Amino acid sequence: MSMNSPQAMLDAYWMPFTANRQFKAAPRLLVQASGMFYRSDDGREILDGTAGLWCVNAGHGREEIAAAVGNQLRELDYAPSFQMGHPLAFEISERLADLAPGELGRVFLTGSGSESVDTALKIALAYQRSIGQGTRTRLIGRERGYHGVGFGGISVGGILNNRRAFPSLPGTDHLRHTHDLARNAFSESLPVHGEELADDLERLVQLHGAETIAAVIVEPVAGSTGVLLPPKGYLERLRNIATRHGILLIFDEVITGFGRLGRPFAADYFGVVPDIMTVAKGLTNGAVPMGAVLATHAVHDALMHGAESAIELFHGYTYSGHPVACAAALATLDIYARENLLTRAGDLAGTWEMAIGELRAAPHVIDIRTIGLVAGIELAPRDGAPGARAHDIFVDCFQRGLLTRVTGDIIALSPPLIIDPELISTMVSMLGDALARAD
Ligand code: PXG
Repeated sequence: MSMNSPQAMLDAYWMPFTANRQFKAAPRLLVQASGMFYRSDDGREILDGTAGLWCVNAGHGREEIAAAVGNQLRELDYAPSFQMGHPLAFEISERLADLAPGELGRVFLTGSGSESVDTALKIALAYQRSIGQGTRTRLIGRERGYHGVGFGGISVGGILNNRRAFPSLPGTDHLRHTHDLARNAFSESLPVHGEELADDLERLVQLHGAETIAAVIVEPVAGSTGVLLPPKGYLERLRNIATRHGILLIFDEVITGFGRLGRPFAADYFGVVPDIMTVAKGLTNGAVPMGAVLATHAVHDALMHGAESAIELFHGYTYSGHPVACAAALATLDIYARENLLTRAGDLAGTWEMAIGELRAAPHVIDIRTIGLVAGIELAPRDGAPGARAHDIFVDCFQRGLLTRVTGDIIALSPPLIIDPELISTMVSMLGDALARAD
């Protein structure tokens, strides 16, 4: 233990995805949150422009969730989910199945987005094997994709820094990404160019053979990499190619799920239904870690064979269907329904797009992308120092009371879905001021 000075008290915690030494030299600490605002340890109000990390869709400090969690802890704090059950796990699964589009009616519960992704990939492999397609072991992701940090997720993920220090699973490959500033910068709504990039799946089929490919996983809107919207027609085309070749389509909706685009799921928004969908984050409003994988009846039923006493899928987590997480998720879905939050981003999208669009004229801005209540604002990098300009703006915004997210030279905004037009314009003018100050 080294607890001599306030500074040394920061030493033990090895922070995730953080420049630890830089952070600990100038820490940013949040100590309380309510509604649209955080409070920092020095007592300042910080407008939450990112719903935490894309998860606090109903805003902070929701009393209904706190009560449900507290009551559940007193009633049934933990129950094993292997060869045992408790009612709330069945109830939340039913609710998710009712909410999900198409035939996505079978629900596997996990503890996070990364666990959901690895679970989805394993379900895809098990499915192919069970229908006599055991040679289909290859998993396809996409460049710039983010699918969490498990070995499965980084193997199909396409962000170099998340991959370079770690070996990937054998037999993975990647579609080309769809980002094309030359043709699509400042697109209104979806980019017009790039539908044909879905044919990259056809190329991989020609390269590897369809009989080796189990599944393809994409984020319908790529979030972490800096808000990349799918070109018009791209997802439909990918769906068709996957179906034609017996390849399962997985949508990673960890960010897009639960109203971010103005519909319950991106699958609803784009009218394209995958075979498997992963969710997390907004499922519990970020209050308790939880994720889920939704599979079609066909995928699920293919595994329900053999002796009734046989375990059909050798997979699961200690915290699959954790009672406290289930209680938080049920309370969260109640709030979403009561306050129409799963469609509110659609009602606000016009206001949002117009407000964010004002930043078009701000210094350094080379592209603006909006959809639902998401925005990506791409900046020209500073000469010889990629990412530095956006990082400086992030720090400047935080000091002045706005939480943003930065990846490379892209600023991402994704506020809680309870935001109103007045706070949207506050947010945009704070960011505009920071852009004007930035060198
Ligand atoms: N899939 C997607 C599409 C995600 O965005 C995960 C999986 C992994 O979820 P967990 O719960 O294991 O973290 C994510 C997570 C950012 C940011 O700043 C995004 C995520 C996590 C942290 C930061 O964009 N997404």
